Amino acid sequence: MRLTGVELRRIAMPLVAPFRTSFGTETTREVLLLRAVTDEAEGWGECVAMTDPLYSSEYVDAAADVLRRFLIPALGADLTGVSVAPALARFKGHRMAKAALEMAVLDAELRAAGRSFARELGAVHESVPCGVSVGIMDSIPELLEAVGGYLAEGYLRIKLKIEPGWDVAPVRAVRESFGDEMLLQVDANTAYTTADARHLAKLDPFDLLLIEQPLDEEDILGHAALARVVRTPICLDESITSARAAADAIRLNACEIVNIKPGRVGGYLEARRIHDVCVAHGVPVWCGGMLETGLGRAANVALAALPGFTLPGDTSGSARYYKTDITEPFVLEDDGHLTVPTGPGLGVTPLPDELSAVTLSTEWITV
Ligand code: OSB
Ligand code: MG
Repeated sequence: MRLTGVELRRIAMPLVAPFRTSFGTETTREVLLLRAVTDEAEGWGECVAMTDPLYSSEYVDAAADVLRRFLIPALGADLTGVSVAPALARFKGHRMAKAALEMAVLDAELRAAGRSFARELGAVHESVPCGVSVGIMDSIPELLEAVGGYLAEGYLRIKLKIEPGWDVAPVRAVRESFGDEMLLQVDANTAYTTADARHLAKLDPFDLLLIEQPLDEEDILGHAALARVVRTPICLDESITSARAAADAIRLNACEIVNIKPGRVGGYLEARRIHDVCVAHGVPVWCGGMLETGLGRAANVALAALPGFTLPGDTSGSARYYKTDITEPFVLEDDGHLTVPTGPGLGVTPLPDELSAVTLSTEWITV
C-alpha cells in the first residue's frame, strides 16, 4: 500500500458533564484525529493524548508535533499496518502518537481489504459487556444520582474515580445504596503512596473487583508491597506501557488484573500482545478508555471482544461523554452490551457535518 500523506485534524468535543479525576477536571475533550490517505483507501486514527500531560507525559500538542516532525516522515511510502511500529521504534516514547498513526494505516489497509478490526485482532464475541467510569463529585447524593442513572441505562459495572478524601465514604455509600450484586471497582490514577496502604485496606470490606493504579506509574515494587496489605485485587493502568512492562509487573506480583488501553501502549497490535501475555499468565484483562470519539470507541469495542477480556471495560456508549458523536453513535443495548462493528476497517466513518462542526484546524503532511 502506498501512503500519499496524512491529515492531522484537531477537534474539540464538549462533554455532557465535567469529568473529574484525581489529576484534573475535563469539560471539553480536545482530540487529534489522523486521516491516512493511501492509493487503496483512507484510514482514520484517533490520538488519545489529552490537553495537559496529567494522565501521562503525553499531551495533544506534543503528539501533533512529534507526528509532523518525526513519525509521519519516518514511515516511507510503501507500508502496511504491521510495518508502522518497527518504522517508528527508534523514536523513544510518544506511544499515543504512534498508536494513532498505526491505527490510521491499519484502518486504511483493512478497509481496502474488506476486513474488520475485530476479525484482524482476533475477536470472538459479537458484543461486549460495558462498564462506566464515574468521576469524582462534589457530594455523595450527587454521586448516588449519577450511579443510579447509569445502572438504569444498563451499565453492568461501575468504576468510581477516587482520591484521598473521596474513597471509603463514596464506595460505602454506593455499595449500601445499590447492593452487593453490583460489579464495583475504583480508579485512583496514582493519587496514593505506599504510606496509604492501611487506609486503602479499608476498601476491602466492600468486595471491589479491583483497585486501579493506586500508586505512581513507575512504582511497580510499591504495588507489589501494597498487594500484600490489601485484599482487593490490584489492577494496573498507567504502569502498563508495553507487553514487556505487563510481563514484568505480573512476574513481580504487582497486579492481578490489567487495564489495556491501546493508546498508552503504542497501538492495537501491542495491545493484543499484552492480551496474549496476560492470557498466558491467567491474568484477566479489560479494555480501558480515554473518552474516545466513535472512531477510537469502534476499535476499542473490537479489541474488547478478544477472549481474554473477561471483565467489562470502560467501553461506554457515546452518550456517556458526548451529546453528538462524530460517527454514528454507539448505543448500549438493553443488556448493557455494545455491538462489535463488522464493517471494513473500524466499521464506522466520521459524519462530515458532525466532524466539521467540531473541527478547530486541519493540516496536511505529505509523505
Ligand atoms: O484512568 O482510566 C483512566 C479517562 C481519561 C484518562 C484516564 C482514565 C479515564 C477513565 C475514563 O477512567 C475512561 C472512559 O470512559 O473512556
Ligand atoms: Mg485508569
